[in-house]
Amino acid sequence: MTADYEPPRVWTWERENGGTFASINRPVSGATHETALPRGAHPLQLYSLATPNGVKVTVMLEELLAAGHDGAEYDAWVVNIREGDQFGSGFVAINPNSKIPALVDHTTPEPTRVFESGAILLYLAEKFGAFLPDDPSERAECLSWLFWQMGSAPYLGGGFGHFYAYAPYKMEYPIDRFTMEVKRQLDVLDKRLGETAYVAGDAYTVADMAIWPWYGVLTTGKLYDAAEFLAAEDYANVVRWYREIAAREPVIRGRKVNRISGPAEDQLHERHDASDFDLRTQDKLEAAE
Ligand SMILES: N[C@@H](CCC(=O)N[C@@H](CS)C(=O)NCC(=O)O)C(=O)O
Repeated sequence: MTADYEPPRVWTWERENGGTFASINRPVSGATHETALPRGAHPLQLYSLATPNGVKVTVMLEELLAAGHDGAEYDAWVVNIREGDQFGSGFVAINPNSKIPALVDHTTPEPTRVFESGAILLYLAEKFGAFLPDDPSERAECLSWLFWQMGSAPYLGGGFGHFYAYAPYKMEYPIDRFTMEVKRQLDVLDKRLGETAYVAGDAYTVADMAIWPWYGVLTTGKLYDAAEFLAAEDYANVVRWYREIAAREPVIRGRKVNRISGPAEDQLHERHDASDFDLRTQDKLEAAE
């Protein structure tokens, strides 16, 4: 692969292009191996990883539980996307798109599968009547921001993050293009959060849960180590909103679930019970060995 690339008439797949994730990406969909999904005791089964898209859902589930919705008890299982778990037959059956997060609700007559993090947030919000306004205008504002995130994040992750952090060498053109777009998106969000406490208005909603792990965490440098490059501190309203949400107990808990890297005390690989946060984080498991 070189910088003076001329596309051939018909593209062909080269297995190794050097970028991070190159060894697991393929130009076709579907399962690569037979693997059944595990199932725990709770009605909701989550198959995920603590990436920004995964954290949206574990934060929502912890928020629901903290708000007294006991029916939101869940088992969370790790899908290690760097090892290709997303291409196991059991996972592909619940998400033909092979990406985390995916949820199965066993309370319905037939199990209900839900994939796409935005769809999962909306499914849970409707199921429990929480974190989504009832008033039609307020609901429309919330859904607008939820879908804004779903449409915008691929520019941040697949565009900016890929070329800034994961591509095999630094390329000015795509980094410029996607940096411009991400800064524009941060400015959209910053202006909105200069008007309202939360993105959809006065109340904390699924829109905040969707946007925060991406654009909020981006301002801390923990995503792509890009806070300085993006001059993230300039987006003062986003930083204010990031910090307020980061201090919420359910957010602190939700961020630990299905996390398999970073400080051991922040990693709860599998979550099956509320007590796991006290007893089964990696620091505790390692100390017990
Ligand atoms: N639009 C999807 C995106 C999900 C997504 O891209 N998940 C990533 C991790 S954040 C993944 O599973 N990647 C594995 C792969 O691409 O093979 C959603 O929001 O759920």
